[in-house]
Amino acid sequence: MNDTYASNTTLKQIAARLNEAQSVLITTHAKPDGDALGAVIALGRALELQGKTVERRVIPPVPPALAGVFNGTKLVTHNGPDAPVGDFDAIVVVDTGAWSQLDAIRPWLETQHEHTIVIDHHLHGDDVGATKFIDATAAAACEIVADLIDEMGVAFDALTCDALFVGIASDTGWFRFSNCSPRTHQLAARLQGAGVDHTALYAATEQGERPQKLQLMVRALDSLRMVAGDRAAVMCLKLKDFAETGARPDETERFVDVPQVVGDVRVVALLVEQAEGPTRVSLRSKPGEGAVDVNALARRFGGGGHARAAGAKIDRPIDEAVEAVVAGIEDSF
Ligand SMILES: [Mn+2]
Repeated sequence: MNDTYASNTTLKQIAARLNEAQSVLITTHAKPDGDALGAVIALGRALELQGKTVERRVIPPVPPALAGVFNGTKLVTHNGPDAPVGDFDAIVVVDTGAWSQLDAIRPWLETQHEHTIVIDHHLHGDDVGATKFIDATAAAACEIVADLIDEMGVAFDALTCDALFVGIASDTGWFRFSNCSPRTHQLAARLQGAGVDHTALYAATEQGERPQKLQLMVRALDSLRMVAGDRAAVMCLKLKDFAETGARPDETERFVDVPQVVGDVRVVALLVEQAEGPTRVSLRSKPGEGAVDVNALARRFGGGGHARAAGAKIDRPIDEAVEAVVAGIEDSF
């Protein structure tokens, strides 16, 4: 990570390059969320509508509910060391510019640096591609992609609208988080006006869970520990919690939101033990006076993200990682 993570081009220039390209590969961070997948799908659609060859390459796992929403769209799953086959005029990486989120595809991407365009709304990243458009004021990568598609001069079709809507809705917690701006609502209004069925997308993306997820949530809440004078809540999930409930690793989505229902809670952390590799922590912070910058906190552990939502991988056993996070939170107030 470095602190020179900034745009070195304009959307107009990126649009011109993509309009000239014949074949484009689009990818995003591992375990794509609604914004990542929405951006991959919408940008790919704009290129397809121009008759170009598009490969949408995703690093699994893709949450099944999201895969279900877009099940008519072909996604290529990036498995192990297999590099993409073929020559691409451009590679676009959306919703991340951090090598830590691109581990699986990094060896190949490193050979494509000159052709790679990064489109992101995070505060920090690496030198993943020679061309970067970074707008940390965008609530979602999909906000930037919407502007890019306009610059390309391509009309939004129904799939584009659905994908962009899922992106902005999911990254703003369905228009609740502090990142949600007039620009977000204007895009949402445009998309709904064009026919997006927001209640159907909400049901498909947020209400399609399995009972195992709820059992896992019970475990997470059972682990809850209030720290920093009840201003922070820390939860942890161990491998046995997944094994005993039958829940999948991706089924922790949104758990960090739950303790925020308590008025005095300003920060929430969820730590998840991994079968292989370091313990993962997700951090959330409520906006307002004295708000804790969890991006700064995550960076102490080699991670990052946004001021109100961030994450890190901590190379310690989960019980030690919990203590380190608790200490970090107590220092942050
Ligand atoms: Mn995003």
